Amino acid sequence: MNAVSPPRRALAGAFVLPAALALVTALAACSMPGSTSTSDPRAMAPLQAKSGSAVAGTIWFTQQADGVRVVARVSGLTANREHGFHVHETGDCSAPDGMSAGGHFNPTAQPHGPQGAPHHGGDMPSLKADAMGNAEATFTLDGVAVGTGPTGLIGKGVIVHAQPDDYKTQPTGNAGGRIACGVIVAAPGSEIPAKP
Ligand SMILES: [Cu+2]
Repeated sequence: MNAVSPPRRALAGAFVLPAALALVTALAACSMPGSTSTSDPRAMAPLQAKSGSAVAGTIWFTQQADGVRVVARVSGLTANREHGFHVHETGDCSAPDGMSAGGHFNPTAQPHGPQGAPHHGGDMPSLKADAMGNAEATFTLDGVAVGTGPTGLIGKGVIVHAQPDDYKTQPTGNAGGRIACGVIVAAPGSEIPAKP
């Protein structure tokens, strides 16, 4: 027995070390860019259907060091269609056509455009609906913040449009009518539910 014990311990060590490294790697992944925690400043916008649509969903906004991480989960969209998607300047969804939310949120007086080029602070990538009319998107916005200051998103509106955003037409992107509207409200400590 004594003759075989040392090799067994060595063998066990060979498995323990990789397992420990894997655990460290997994823990490090939790704080990597792309993930967020409930201690990060967070806001959310539950969507209301507008213009006779059946759109529903929620948008979460989480402040990170490199910008605002946006997670969007939306249903009831037109199957296989892109839908223009923006933060608008007024957190008022009272109008049946969503027009009460005003124009695009544009705190730095930029032209309308895509990410990576001059754009409104409220310009976001269009939602891409799948064959079931569902869209899930995660991206990061620059030039805005989860807060109530000049670039703050809290108290603003979110609009989902009927048509794709062409990222060119000023100042709207020619994205058509407004089929959903949400008011962005502070949601400190809230969790983003796991993807269903
Ligand atoms: Cu819009």
